Amino acid sequence: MEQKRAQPLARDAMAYVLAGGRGSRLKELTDRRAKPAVYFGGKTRIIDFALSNALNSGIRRIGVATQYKAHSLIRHLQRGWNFLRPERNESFDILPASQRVSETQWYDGTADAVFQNIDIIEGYEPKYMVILAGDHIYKMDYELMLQQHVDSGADVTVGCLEVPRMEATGFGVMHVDETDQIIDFVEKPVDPPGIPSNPDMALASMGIYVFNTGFLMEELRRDAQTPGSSRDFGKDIIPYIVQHGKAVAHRFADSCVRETPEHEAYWRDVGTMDAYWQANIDLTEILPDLDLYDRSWPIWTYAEIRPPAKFVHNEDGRRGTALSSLVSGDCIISGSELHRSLLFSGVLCRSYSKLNEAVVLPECVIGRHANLSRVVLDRGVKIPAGLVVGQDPELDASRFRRTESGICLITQEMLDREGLIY
Ligand code: ADQ
Ligand code: ADP
Repeated sequence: MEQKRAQPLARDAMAYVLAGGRGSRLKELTDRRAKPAVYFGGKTRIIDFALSNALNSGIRRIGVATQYKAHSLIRHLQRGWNFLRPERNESFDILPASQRVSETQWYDGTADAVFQNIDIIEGYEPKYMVILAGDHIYKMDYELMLQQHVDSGADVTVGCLEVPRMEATGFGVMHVDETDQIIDFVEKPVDPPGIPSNPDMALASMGIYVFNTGFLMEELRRDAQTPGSSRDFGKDIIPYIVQHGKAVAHRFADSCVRETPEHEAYWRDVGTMDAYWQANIDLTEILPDLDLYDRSWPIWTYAEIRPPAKFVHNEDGRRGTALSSLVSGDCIISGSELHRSLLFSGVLCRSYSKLNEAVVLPECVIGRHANLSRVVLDRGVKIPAGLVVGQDPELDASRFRRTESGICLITQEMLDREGLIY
């Protein structure tokens, strides 16, 4: 067995989380908050996964670059993630765009979101930079990726996973040699190249990169001088290093955190309504692929202290029940039936209402006799008594945001517009 290093490499690394993307395919869920701030899994927000991975991997310097609709994200980070202490050589920096290089300029591409903060990063003198996206759900030990990076002597190490070839059009897709050195990298190809030994699958970039800090800074400065560059890791920086240096692929399966080696290497981009709904509802399975109850790899978040969830029957003796469901603190289920549903904090379900495969964000109220199936309810939505969703596709599509597969997103604005008042 390989000998463990005396000091984990993670202690010399800084995690830099890119959290500026809008995530427009989540529709009205990201009208007022950036995708990394979107709620996921009952307690947490999407960005908590990348941040918890960094912390659990032993990284104690973290920067988060924000841009689009950042208020709800910044508020969450300030409340929940501000515990890293400078006096212990730790740091946590929220780095909003348009604050530094110029008063007016936003970040261009993802590389620019690092470039504009070079002086802050260099001030901490991290040996390694772990560049992360703030919008994926997965558990990964970045220490193992750092070890591979150092052992292989790569200029950059790119996290990758195998995806069905036809789904790879939204990714950077790579070819590797027998040592996993990347010999070709195309960003978002229309016709993705398959893996030679398995042509139906493609090797896709997770948008996770490990660099030696000095090398990264040289590359960012070079790219900033390159006319026509879009200042993006996937479009500019990584393809250049593949051509002119040594880029190596790191397989997610080697560092993903799972209960047993037989479990799936779980990674999801919950960037569409369907994928978002599905990944949340999957958590109601008896043994879901994503284990939120694993105390060895906790997903940290900010959460108010709230009273426990409460299940009561109503005055007619109608019982409040939840089967195959996750119910967060401060929810009251009063004479209401829940099935395969996930409730965030502070949700009130009133008598005779029924929820089936519902993802309910915080502080919603479900009125009496409402019957909702395959829905996502935005924060604070008040469902009027007797509303039925999930039985008449045409009616649902005219009132709410309905996907082709029949998932309905309901916001308060939509209810108000339709005169559906609680
Ligand atoms: P994309 O999916 O296009 O491709 P991109 O829009 O570059 O991802 O966003 C990457 C991350 O950076 C996201 O977390 C996003 O929120 C954030 N971000 C985007 N623009 C930003 C900005 N200007 N400032 C701060 N943060 C910003 C990338 C890679 C592909 C790879 C996929 C994997 O380019 O090669 O396959 O990620 O999802
Ligand atoms: P969270 O993402 O924490 O649930 P909210 O949904 O309450 O946050 O709000 C998201 C963002 O939108 C916040 O920046 C909040 O200040 C802002 N916001 C909330 N309600 C409104 C509104 N009716 N009009 C404009 N902005 C709003």
